[in-house]
Amino acid sequence: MESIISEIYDSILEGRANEVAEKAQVALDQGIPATVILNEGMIAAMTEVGRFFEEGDYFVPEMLIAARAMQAGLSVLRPYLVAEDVKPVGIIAIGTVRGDMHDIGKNLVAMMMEGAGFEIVDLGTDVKPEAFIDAIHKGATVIGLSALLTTTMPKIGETIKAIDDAGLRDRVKIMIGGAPVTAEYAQQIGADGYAADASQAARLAISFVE
Ligand code: B1M
Repeated sequence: MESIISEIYDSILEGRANEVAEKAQVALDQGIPATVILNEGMIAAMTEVGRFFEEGDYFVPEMLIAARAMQAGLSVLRPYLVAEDVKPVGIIAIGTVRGDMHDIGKNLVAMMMEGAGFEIVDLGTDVKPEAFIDAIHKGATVIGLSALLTTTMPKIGETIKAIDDAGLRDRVKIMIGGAPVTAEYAQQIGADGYAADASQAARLAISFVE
């Protein structure tokens, strides 16, 4: 691992937001691709944070501080990850489902989709089914549902059912993702697709509009 990447990794583990942002810029200035900084520095560090949490070495505050540090780095990487001058190929409304506050992965997915040329309507976290329905009425043709907790994963199915009950299911493609989500679950609840990570999500979204 390049030394600046391992410094970013360590700064995230220590929750030093300013340092992460500064070092992300240094890494970019060194010519390291934003995707490498993201995958090898930031996402790898967040995976380690999750492991520390599982093992009881980190608690929620440490996790939150690390997440904020990652967000600081992402804001530096963002313009490099998002392609410029691309006309929107479709409108995607994306959100983390009701009861779920995790948004780092969802933000990454949104960023990659934006990079793939979509206009993004980011509904945020803890999103009620009604907000997705409203977004469809306003022109979204793809819906992205994210869940990070096994307890909130069923809300994905409930949201799809609400869209169906509103008579809008045929107007949109629905894609889902998040750590506990699987392709089998997507099939089971009638989603149009599942993506394991942000780049797969962008590819899947593109396949919907091709
Ligand atoms: Co939370 N948390 N958390 N947490 N947290 C997890 C998810 C957990 C696995 C940690 C653990 O125990 N190892 C665990 C869930 C266990 C389970 O349900 N099986 C957990 C828990 C238990 C909790 C709380 C309940 C803790 C508590 O309060 N006791 C609580 C719940 C709050 C709530 O939501 N109601 C909680 C809170 C938090 C923080 C607020 C402290 C913070 C979130 C901050 C934020 O998001 N703004 C946090 C964090 C940071 C994590 C971990 C450490 C990291 C999540 C993350 O950002 N990963 C996480 C452990 C882990 O995942 N290793 C954990 C990096 C991110 C890039 O990956 O989100 O998976 P991910 O997104 C990926 C893919 O999943 C996919 O693409 C993304 C990019 O590649 N993807 C999609 C995601 N959405 C997609 C949508 C798509 C397609 C692909 O289409 C639409």
